[in-house]
Amino acid sequence: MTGRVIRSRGRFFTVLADGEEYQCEVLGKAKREKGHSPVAIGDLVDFTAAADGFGGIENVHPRKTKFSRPRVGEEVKGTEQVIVANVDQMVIVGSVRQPELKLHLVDRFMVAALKGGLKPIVIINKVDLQHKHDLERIRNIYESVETPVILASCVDGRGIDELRELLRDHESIFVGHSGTGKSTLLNRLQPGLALRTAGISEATAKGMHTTTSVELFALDSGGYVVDSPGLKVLGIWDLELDELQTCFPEFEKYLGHCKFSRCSHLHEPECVIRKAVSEGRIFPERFESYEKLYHGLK
Ligand SMILES: Nc1nc2c(ncn2[C@@H]2O[C@H](COP(=O)(O)OP(=O)(O)OP(=O)(O)O)[C@@H](O)[C@H]2O)c(=O)[nH]1
Ligand SMILES: [Zn+2]
Repeated sequence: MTGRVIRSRGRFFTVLADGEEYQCEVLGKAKREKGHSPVAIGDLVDFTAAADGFGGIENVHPRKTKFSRPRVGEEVKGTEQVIVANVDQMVIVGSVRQPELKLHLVDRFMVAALKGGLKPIVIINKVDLQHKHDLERIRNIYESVETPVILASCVDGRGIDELRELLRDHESIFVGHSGTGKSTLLNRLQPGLALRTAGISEATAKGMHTTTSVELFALDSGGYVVDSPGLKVLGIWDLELDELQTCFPEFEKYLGHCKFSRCSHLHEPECVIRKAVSEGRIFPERFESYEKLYHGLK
């Protein structure tokens, strides 16, 4: 049979097929390697089902999209953790305050989204609070790169209907710094939704891993969502330095026109990207994020 992995607990993956759930272990060539699981939430898998609702995963289909990061923790360093596979949208949640909005964090998630083949959506939450941000400018920045921006509040309900519409008939992972309101937004969309979610496996101070996991939930209004609480570190998996520029859509039309073919756009003379920034054709906030990410990758 073929089904979709919707959650995992310990060594079992729950596979949904024809409306039934099967508790599956990973078999044979699809087997776990040390500190590394080849099966992720969202994967489409071939499995054999036993009569008692158990089963074995034999094969994982190639992923259409993936949101990955390098694993956290000493002994698993250098391996890929696929947080979720085959979802098509990444809802990046920031808040105007508590915690303070940092556009470079939004941009970091956006790079991870584009790298993995997901369409980003930006939510600026907690707009009911007093703050100092120019929300119209933020909207312009992201809409200039075809990314919808929703100004939301879980207190007065602003933006919730708009969000529900963008989620309908899509599969979306919610990401963002701890405390920006991901779980509250999900509960506001559909009461009870986030109560059942649990955190992504994180290394603790002692190097131990918590064993909780993410889960794919169906929305009554259509679509699927995944929360990602406790995602404290976001390294971007397998991103090469000269690939970073391709994850900034507004750079695209300029690439290849700098004086130096391998221009980093940071200090070289006759750089068309920096020229576009100085002439107001690329938002300086976005260029700053590029610089920060570039230095982080070096
Ligand atoms: N004022 C205000 N507070 C909010 C809003 N949305 C969420 N909060 C509060 O912000 C705090 C954090 O919300 P959570 O939903 O737990 O945040 P989270 O992003 O899921 O956090 P993690 O699970 O740690 O990743 C809670 O105290 C919420 O009540 C909002 O729109 N306005
Ligand atoms: Zn350049």
